[in-house]
Amino acid sequence: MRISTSEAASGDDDRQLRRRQKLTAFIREEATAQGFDLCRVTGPDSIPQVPARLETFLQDGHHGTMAWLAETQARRSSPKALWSDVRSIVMFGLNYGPDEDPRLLQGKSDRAAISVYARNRDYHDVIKGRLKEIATRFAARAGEDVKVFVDTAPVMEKPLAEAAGLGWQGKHTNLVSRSHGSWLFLGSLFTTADLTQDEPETDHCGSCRACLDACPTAAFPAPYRLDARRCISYLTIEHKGPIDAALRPLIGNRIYGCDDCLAACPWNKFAASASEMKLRPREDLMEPSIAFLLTLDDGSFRAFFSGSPVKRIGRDRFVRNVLIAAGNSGDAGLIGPCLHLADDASPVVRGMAIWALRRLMLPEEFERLAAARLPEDDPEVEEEWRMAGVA
Ligand code: B12
Repeated sequence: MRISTSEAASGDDDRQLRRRQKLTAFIREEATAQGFDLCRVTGPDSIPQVPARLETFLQDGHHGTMAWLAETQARRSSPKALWSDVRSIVMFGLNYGPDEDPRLLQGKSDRAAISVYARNRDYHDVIKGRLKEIATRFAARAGEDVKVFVDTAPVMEKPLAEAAGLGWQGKHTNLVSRSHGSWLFLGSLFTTADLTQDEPETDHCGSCRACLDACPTAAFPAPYRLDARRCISYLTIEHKGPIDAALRPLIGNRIYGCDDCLAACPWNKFAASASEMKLRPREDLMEPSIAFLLTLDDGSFRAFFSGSPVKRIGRDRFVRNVLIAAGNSGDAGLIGPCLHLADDASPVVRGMAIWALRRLMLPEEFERLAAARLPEDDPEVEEEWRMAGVA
């Protein structure tokens, strides 16, 4: 019997289709086994709208001092510019929804608020570990090349996740899912393998603007656009040096990241119940006392935040944030630890201690303090005394 060329071709097509379906099913099973809540597939050409939007974001200066976003612009704009051989992109979502609304902490003036994502072990490490497991098994099964990315690589994770159908980019710019609301970590696996692609998700924000109105610092110039320079997450984590004095009172007791726009999202109420492998928060990071955090020196900071993402910003930047919370607390009991920090070796800590003390001390007490401490050598710290009205 002779097989015509078209029959042979359709046999090849069938084989390819079956292989694609099997590999896609395999990766989904692996994702579930590793505790991911969502796993869907898209292609490298699925985000044609991104280059222009990224360009606008950078042109507007909305990235602030995150120069790495601009430096990697070309690779960020297109998955193929990052890896020309990529054929399929698998996007993963991991639910980290809190048991309690994190905004309840804002009423506790002696407590500091660490954002929900940072109360666990560093999610970069956790997700990367799980993705590497999947990648190893998938590469062995498929005989194809694989790369995995979480957060730090120049990958536009949110638009890719939307294209894969995990959810949609909400007005707060983060991915919102029908099943997990706004509480999802994202990760990706790039591969040369051909996989079955899923349908994208569409926008279900409607006329809701809860997240935009919830932002304490008005960081959204328009729906779907964030000016990072005003975002508390950026200010407390990414920004080095003194924080704009006008924004300090608005930061409240948020010392590492901010959850307000996420927590306001009505889709959170549909969040599916947590899987067994969900990250568990550290009890002592749920509502740490400001008084305790003010006592941390370099060694005790590293020990206390071992394995936590908070460790990444270093002790000085962290204590700077805690001093802002102290200044906003209205608690004169914190004057003692703040006074101690007014003599700290780090200028950013000294400067923020001056700001906190100006708000906590009686005016005459503060003037006596200034008389004893001035002159100050560091120009930024001197500027804090000047802004406090005494230099
Ligand atoms: C840089 C960065 C930040 C910066 C800037 C945030 C930002 N919105 O870009 C800062 C430090 C502020 C930040 C904060 C947070 N981050 Co962050 N961050 C990133 C990172 C590394 C890159 C994001 C990026 O590419 N920004 C560049 C700009 C251009 O992107 P964009 O905001 O998405 O801009 C889009 C919109 O402007 C949109 N757009 C413009 N016009 C229009 C019009 C319409 C109609 C539409 C639909 C869209 C649209 O198009 C642009 C391109 O997609 C990603 C990891 C990654 N590799 O993707 C994590 C990531 C986005 N962060 C994450 C998290 C959890 C947070 C915080 C919640 C942490 C916290 N609790 O403090 C906050 C949330 C603040 C917020 N509302 O965004 C998660 C979000 C998960 C999710 N469900 O989406 C990510 C994906 C990390 C991860 N792997 O899980 N982050």
